[in-house]
Amino acid sequence: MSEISMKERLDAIVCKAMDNMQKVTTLDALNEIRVGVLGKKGELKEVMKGMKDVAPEDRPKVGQLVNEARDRIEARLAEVKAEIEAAQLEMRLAEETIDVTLPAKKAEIGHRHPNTIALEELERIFVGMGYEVIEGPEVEYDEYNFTKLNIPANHPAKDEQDTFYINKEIVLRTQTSPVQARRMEQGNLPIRMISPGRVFRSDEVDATHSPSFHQVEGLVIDKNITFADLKGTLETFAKEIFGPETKTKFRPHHFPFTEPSAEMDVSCFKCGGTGCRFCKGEGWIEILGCGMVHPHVLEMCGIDPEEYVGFAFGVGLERIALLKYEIDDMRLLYENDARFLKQF
Ligand code: 2NM
Repeated sequence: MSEISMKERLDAIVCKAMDNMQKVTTLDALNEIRVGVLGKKGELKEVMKGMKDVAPEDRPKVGQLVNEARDRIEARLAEVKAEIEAAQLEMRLAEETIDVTLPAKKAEIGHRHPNTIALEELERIFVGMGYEVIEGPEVEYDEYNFTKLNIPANHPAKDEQDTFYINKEIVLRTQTSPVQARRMEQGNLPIRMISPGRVFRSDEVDATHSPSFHQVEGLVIDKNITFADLKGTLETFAKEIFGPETKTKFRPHHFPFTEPSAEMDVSCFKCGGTGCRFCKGEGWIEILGCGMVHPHVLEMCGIDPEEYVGFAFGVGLERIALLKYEIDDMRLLYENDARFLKQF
């Protein structure tokens, strides 16, 4: 084969490759062209096989032509590859545009639960009067939850209808007084303490009941403590939490662990005591139970009732939160609906 016809074959290959490269838009298609021309079984390899038919003196010249053809094609391949890559980058940049002027997504910051707000206010008031805050176990011995608090075996509070039993000796505490029984047993008198925490009673859920709620109980043990100390302390507490105009009223009541016992009402902070929808026309709202610690309780907790006396009280935390924030259904406190919670 002559040098001339080899040149024509090479020109045709280059021409066709250039033409094809003009049309491609993807790197895959471009690579197919490269393999078809420069690959092991490519068109240029075919031409090289024809070298044996070229006159020996023409072979260097033809070799040079093949090299030139390869160089031209490779140069163009590199150009087209760069063009395709640039176009693809352009497309991605257009697709992935970020509008930095859009308003940012607000970071939701957590919020204290109404129970927590009420608890922290209660703690502030009593810590201000020199009380310690002491917590204890939610799963308690019957002994501490009932017996040491003068609640006898046949007492209705001990019924399975009212109390969650783990086994015969262990219950979910129905009050936080067992924490105070434990503290009394330690000695180290006098005592001024409050014990906040979760308690459990086998109640159906409704607007004012839940099987798990929270209590804050208080205890003072010292020499010469009287009912006047109890009244002064709880009046101070009522004025702090419901406002300085608040009046208090003590009604006789019964608790097994105190003698005498009372319930304390506060004058309605909505109407000031004249009667309104909020206090159901009563002018008074029941707020807590209290009393002088029963001598049997002191004795069972290792304190000599001839030497020491004390008073105790118990407040429902949810009750305070519902009143303070005028919430009419306890269930709202447990549903964790952020739209509700963030109002307080
Ligand atoms: C109340 C009402 C009255 C009370 C009694 C004691 C203890 F441990 F000293 F015996 N702690 N809390 C008590 C007294 C609780 O809750 C309505």
